[in-house]
Amino acid sequence: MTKPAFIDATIPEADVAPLTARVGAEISNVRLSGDLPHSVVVAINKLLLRHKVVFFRDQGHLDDAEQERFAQRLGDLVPHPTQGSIVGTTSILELDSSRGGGRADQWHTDVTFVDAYPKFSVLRGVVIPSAGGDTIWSNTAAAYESLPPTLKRFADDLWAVHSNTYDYAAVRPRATEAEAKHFDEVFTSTIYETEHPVVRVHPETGERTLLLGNFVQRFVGLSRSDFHRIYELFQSYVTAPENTIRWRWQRGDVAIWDNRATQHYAVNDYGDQRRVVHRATVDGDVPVAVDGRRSVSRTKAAKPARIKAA
Ligand SMILES: O=C(O)CCC(=O)C(=O)O
Ligand SMILES: [Fe+2]
Repeated sequence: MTKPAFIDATIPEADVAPLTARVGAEISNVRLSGDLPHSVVVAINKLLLRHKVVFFRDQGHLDDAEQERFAQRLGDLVPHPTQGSIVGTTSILELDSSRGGGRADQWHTDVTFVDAYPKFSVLRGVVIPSAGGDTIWSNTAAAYESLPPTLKRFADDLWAVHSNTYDYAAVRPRATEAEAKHFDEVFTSTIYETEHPVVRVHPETGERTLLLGNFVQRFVGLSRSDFHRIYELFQSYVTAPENTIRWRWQRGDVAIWDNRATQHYAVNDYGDQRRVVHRATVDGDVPVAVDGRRSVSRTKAAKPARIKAA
């Protein structure tokens, strides 16, 4: 007996165009929705594991609700711990260039200040500037692989403290007052701190990945000045052009990344033009180090209320 066609539906190789050898692929002829056949969702998951970030053009039919229904097929949705989500949605985070926190122009992996940080992010282009506003992703498994053996062994043993209360003014000296206010009052309204291994063993592929990004505050057992130099050394492998892919957005594009094996950076090169993207976020699990130890969450404290000067 022949099975109904939708059960066998999958993504043919011809519809998958790798964008570089190491990271990124564009997938054609898929209309994303909450109703995709299971086999297509499985295929997307597999392509994510292989290419780390996948892109779909022409998904203008999606609204927040349908974006979430689709994202939910990849796992449970999770709101941002401090920024919350758009009213009426479970997890949709709006990044609007005209508002504080809307320009993610630092290399990061999403939400690594908690232990079980998200595994996938699903980002939709809503308002795209006519020039600029690309996003760059790096494959952090390729970054680890490109380390010389001595640095691999050094990284394998190293642990880092991640927190959402980094020194915002130092990292973003040109931030507007609204951006600094958003960081102070919303982004860090609750303080999180987590110790993660610098090398995370990917739970699905077994690959070793470098787990760093802008939430890292220090390395366990090292001084601040050693931290900065060693951080830059490892991060230079993450941001090496060979390990990255840069995407020129169009309205209605969807990018999905494996947040366990990537960092990304939203290029802030479009001046006062408006740029709006909406992210649905899929919950992840606690990282495991090369030696089997798991990440440890150290704090979760509400910020003390600030006493206003009279
Ligand atoms: O604005 C972008 O392209 C990326 C924003 C970002 O960092 C995110 O959605 O996690
Ligand atoms: Fe991000």
